[in-house]
Amino acid sequence: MIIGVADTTFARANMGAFAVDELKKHTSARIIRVTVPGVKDLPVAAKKLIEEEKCDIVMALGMPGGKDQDKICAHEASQGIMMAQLMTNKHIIEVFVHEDEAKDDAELAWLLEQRTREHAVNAVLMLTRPQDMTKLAGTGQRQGFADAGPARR
Ligand code: RDL
Ligand code: RDL
Ligand code: RDL
Repeated sequence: MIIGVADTTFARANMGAFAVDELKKHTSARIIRVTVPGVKDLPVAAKKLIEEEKCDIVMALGMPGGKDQDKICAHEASQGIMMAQLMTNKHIIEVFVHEDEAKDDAELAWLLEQRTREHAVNAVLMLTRPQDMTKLAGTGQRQGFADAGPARR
């Protein structure tokens, strides 16, 4: 099994390093990492990891900035990531942290790391233990900030 990790130089923390570190805690799968300038470069990077490097699943890591043009950019990147998944029939776990989700740089740094690590666990579960993912169905999981939890307690 091979897991791909694609991240960006635009992000304000080393999301790829967090992903690789977390993946290694949960799996002995081979990891292939690639870095591109920004989120719009992630779809083809992920598709190449799947088609050329034979990855079974890919994490696409990026940080949309807070401005309107960044949000449009992120929406386009997201559509590209979706298209790459449909073209390859493989999951690409999109880990986006919007810069304006955090109240300051310290919280942003924390969120970039925490969401990446939690989605790395999701990627491993989806690839190797999908039944454990189903055990979490409907439990209001979130990545980074606190889980929402189930509606009925
Ligand atoms: O292909 C080169 C760039 O167009 C590409 O790297 C873009 O994703 C870069 N980029 C923007 O041009 C932009 O307006 C990014 C953002 N906003 C952004 O918010 N986050 C990014 N890239 O990762
Ligand atoms: O590929 C990993 C995630 O990007 C993907 O699971 C998203 O669907 C998760 N997600 C968001 O990132 C988000 O901003 C969800 C929501 N909002 C949402 O409102 N409902 C979801 N997922 O089911
Ligand atoms: O309910 C609060 C947040 O979950 C909500 O604001 C999400 O939209 C935040 N969010 C993103 O904006 C995003 O791009 C999340 C993800 N990705 C994600 O992958 N997982 C989240 N939230 O829990």
